[in-house]
Amino acid sequence: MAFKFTDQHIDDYHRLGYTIFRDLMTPALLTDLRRMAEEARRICFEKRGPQAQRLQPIKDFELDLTPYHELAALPELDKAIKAIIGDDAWYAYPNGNKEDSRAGILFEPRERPYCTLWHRDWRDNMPGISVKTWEEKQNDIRLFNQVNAPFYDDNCLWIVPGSHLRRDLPSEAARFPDRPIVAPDTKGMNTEEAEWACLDFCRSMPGAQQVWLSAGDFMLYRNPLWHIGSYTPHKKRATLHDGVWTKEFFEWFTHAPQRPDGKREYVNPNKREELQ
Ligand SMILES: O=C(O)CCC(=O)C(=O)O
Ligand SMILES: [Fe+2]
Repeated sequence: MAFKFTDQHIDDYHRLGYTIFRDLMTPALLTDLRRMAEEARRICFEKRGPQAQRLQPIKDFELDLTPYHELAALPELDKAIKAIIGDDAWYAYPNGNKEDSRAGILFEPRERPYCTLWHRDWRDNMPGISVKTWEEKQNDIRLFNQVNAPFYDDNCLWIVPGSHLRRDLPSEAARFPDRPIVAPDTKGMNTEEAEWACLDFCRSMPGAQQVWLSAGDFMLYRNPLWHIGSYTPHKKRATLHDGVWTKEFFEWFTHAPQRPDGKREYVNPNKREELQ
């Protein structure tokens, strides 16, 4: 069924931190996007090796991006984005120029399963960032809006719904008392053992939920949500990973505030006395 925007999308987004535009891509567009992604996959593995997570930005490679630009130009998508985030928000091109797209495509690994670490973007995966400033901006709807749009069914992403609105719960802080957070070590494990360890790690976060997307869906999410990606070779993946932009987010993206003492280490957000 073709995508239909409702006020449920707005409510979900603000309350849960994500919403899914089901069936946004028509079969014809999906055919072209898959063809584009297969070429990107070939380049990704050739240039980045068998365990590469992504090719990003795709605009830097020899690819025909016409289907991507067609997706970005869908009027119903632009309307939905503006209805949820505001009239001053738009999908895809950081300052309005097609040539500046930051879009990437996420792929499955070829050799071994692995997962990333539970994180909130910018806070837990950007050494040297001012977490204090990040916390002040965490709830600013004009910042930190992100997209996963799968060309094949995709359940690699896990989230903690609603966590975008608040600081860490005591149970979350207890689960990850130290910084940096580390991903599970699967060295020496076979495929199934490594998949098991990653699944265990994903489920170990209180409130964790796996996100189930179908090919052609378009997920919009707040990246201050707790989230993680877990991957394995048998789950074919080609998922467009992109951003929603505003003037303010472009400013953040290009001049992300650094910790005042200039150090590059992660501060621990749950040791309040260390926060900067
Ligand atoms: O694989 C995914 O969908 C998650 C990627 C992610 O968390 C990130 O790029 O920060
Ligand atoms: Fe992330």
